[in-house]
Amino acid sequence: MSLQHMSKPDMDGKNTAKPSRTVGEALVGLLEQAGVTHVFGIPGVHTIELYRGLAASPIRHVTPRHEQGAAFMADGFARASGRPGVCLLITGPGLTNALTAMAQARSDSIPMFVITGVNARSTLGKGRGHLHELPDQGGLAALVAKASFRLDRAEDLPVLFSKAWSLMSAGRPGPVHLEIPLDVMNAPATADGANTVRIAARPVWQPPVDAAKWMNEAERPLILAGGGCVGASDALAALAEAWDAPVVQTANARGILTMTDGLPHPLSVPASPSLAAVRDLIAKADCVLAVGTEFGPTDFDMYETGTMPTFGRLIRIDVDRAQLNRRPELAAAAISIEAPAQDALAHLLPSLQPRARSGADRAKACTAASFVEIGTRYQRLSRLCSLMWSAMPQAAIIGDSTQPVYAGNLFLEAPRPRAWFNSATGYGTLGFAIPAAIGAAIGAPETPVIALAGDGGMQFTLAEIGTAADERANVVFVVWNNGGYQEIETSMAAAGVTPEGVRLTPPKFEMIAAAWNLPAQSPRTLDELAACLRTATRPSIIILDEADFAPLET
Ligand SMILES: Cc1ncc(C[n+]2csc(CCOP(=O)(O)OP(=O)(O)O)c2C)c(N)n1
Repeated sequence: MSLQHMSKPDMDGKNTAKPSRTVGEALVGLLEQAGVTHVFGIPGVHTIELYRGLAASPIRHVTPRHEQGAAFMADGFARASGRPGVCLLITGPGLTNALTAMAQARSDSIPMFVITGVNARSTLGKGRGHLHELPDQGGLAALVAKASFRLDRAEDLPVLFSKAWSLMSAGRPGPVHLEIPLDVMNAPATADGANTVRIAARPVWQPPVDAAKWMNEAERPLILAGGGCVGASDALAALAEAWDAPVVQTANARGILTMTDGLPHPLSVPASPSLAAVRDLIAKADCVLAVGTEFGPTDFDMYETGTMPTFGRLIRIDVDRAQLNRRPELAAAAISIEAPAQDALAHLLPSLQPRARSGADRAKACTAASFVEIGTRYQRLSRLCSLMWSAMPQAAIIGDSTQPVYAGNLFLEAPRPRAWFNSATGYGTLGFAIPAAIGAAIGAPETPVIALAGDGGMQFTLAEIGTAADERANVVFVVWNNGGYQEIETSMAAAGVTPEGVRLTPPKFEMIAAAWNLPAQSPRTLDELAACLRTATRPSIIILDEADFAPLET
C-alpha cells in the first residue's frame, strides 16, 4: 500500500495538479475545526497519514509511553479543561491498551475521542493474521465506548466525523471510537470545502411545572450533586442559595461550591452519601433535588449495607433519559427532568420563593458528624489532602485508587470544581493518577497539579513520568508508599485470609525521578510536606512513607 500523496495526472500523464490531502491529513483538519488543541497518541505504520496532517497543524501531539497512558491523559485533559480529550492510536494493541482508560471515562461520563487505524477493508474479518489484526476491533471498542464508527468511504469523512463528534458529548458524554481502514486513511480526501464539521444542536426540553411548586413547598430541601453538574457549578450554587439547600457532593462533584477566602461554602456537605450522617440528612429532607448523579453504589452504598433511606419527594435532573430511570429501587424520581444541568437549574431558579433559612445549620451539623464518623485514620488522611491545598491553594489533586483518596472521597472539602477527581470511584482503575494528572496539566495550564497515588497504583503507569519530563508538566507526583497493595491486604486480613499477592517491593522513587533528571523529596512530617509542596519544582516526585503520616494502627 502506497503512502504517498495522491495527485491528478494531466493530459500528458505528468503530475501537475496540487497534491490533494489524504483522508488522514483531512481528519486532522477536522480536529482543528472542532477546536482540538492537543492529541495524545503513539504512532504506527497504520496511522502515518495522521502524522503527515499533524506536522502541518497547530495541534500539539503529546507522546505517552503506553496507550493506556494516552487515554488517561485524554481523560484528565477533559476533566480539567471541560473540553474533549483526543487519542490517536494504532489498530489492535493500541486500541486494546487504551480500553481500560476508555472504560473509566465511560463510567465517569468523560468525553473522549479515540481515533485508531484498522487494517485495509479487504482484509477485515478474514482472520489472515495481518499485523495488529483483531477479529472485530470496532465490535470490541463498541462494548466500552458509546459507539464505534468505521470510515468505509473517503467521501463520508466529514459526515461521519461530525456524527461521531456530536455523539461523544450528546446526552451523557463518554468515549467514542472512530477507526479508519489503512486503505481509506491513505486515499485522497474529498474537496476541502466539503470537509466541514457540523456539530448537532442540543435538543430543546420542556421543564415540568410541578418541580418548582414542590421545591417551594419544601421545609428541609436538599441537593445531591453528581459529576453531571461539574460544568454547571455557578448555576448549582445560585439555586442552592436561593433554595437554602445543603449540597451533598459525590466524589465526582466534590468542590462544586467554590470556597471563598479559604472558607467552605456554608451549604457545602463535602461527604459521601455512604455515611450514616449524610443518610440521616437525606432521610430528614422533605424534598431532594438530585442533579447529574447516577446513584452509583461506590458513592451511595460503598459499604454495601443496603440501608439508604427512601427519598421524600425526589426530583431528578439528568441529561440522559436512561440515567433517570436507572436504580428505581433506590431513587425512583417523582419528577424527572431530562435536561442539561445548566439549563434545568437556570430555569428553576427564578421560580423559587424566599424562605426561612436553616440550610447552613443542617449542612454544618451533617458535615461535623460525617467527619467524626470516618474515624481517626481517615481523618488524618483527609487532613493530609487538605494540607496539600493549604500549601498549593490553586492546585488540582488528581488521585488514584489509594487510601488517602478513599478518605478524601468519604470526606474532603475541595476548594473549587475540577480540583478533585480520581479513579477510586466507579470503574476504579489503578494507574489513573500519573497520566490523568499530566493530561490535566496540559488541559488547564494555569492550574498546578498534584497527582496522588499509592506505590502500587503508581507502578501501573510509572513510565509516564517520562512523559511528564518531556512535557515539563506542571505536576507534583505524590506517592503514598506502604510497600504494597495495602487496601487489599487490609481486606484480606478482615476476611481472615493470609496476605498473598499484596506485598511488592516499591522502586526507589527518588531514583525513578533521577532517571528522568527530576528532583525528589521525602518529607517526614506534615510541616515538611507543606514546605516541600510550596517549593517543589514541577514535575517532581514527593515520597510519603505511610509509617510517618498515618500508620495503620492509628
Ligand atoms: C487495574 C486494577 N487492578 C487491580 C485493582 C484492585 N486494587 C484496588 S486497590 C489495590 C491496591 C492499591 O495499592 P496502592 O496503589 O499501593 O494503594 P494502597 O492501597 O496501598 O493505599 C488493588 C490491587 C484495581 N482497582 N485496578
